[in-house]
Amino acid sequence: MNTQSIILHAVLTSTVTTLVAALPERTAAASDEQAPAVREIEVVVDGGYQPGRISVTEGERVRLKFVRRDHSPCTREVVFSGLDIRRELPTDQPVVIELPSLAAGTYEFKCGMNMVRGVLEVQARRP
Ligand SMILES: [Cu+2]
Repeated sequence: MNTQSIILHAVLTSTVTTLVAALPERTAAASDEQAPAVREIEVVVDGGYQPGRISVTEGERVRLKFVRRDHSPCTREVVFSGLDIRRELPTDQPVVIELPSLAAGTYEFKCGMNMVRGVLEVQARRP
């Protein structure tokens, strides 16, 4: 290799490296803007709620996916009385509940008969 071709090779290599490095960054920034992160939490309903205590952070976008496995009439409905949410849970058909933005605090959810309970705990955001 003569000097000229070594220099040309070096220039090409650094150009390619720069282009490759620039690409993923731009892609990541674009997807961040388009889709703010939503945290999906699966809750299995089988004679109770699993997990029975769900902890999220204030301002976090949360979606609960209830998957009911049992056939007991008890768990047919889930009710978030403080949030005015009441949903039917057909067995083996996931039901997604998009939660509104919640203030810090504790929100109970129960079956339609007030027998089975779970708790959604919204932690205050630390400054
Ligand atoms: Cu019940």
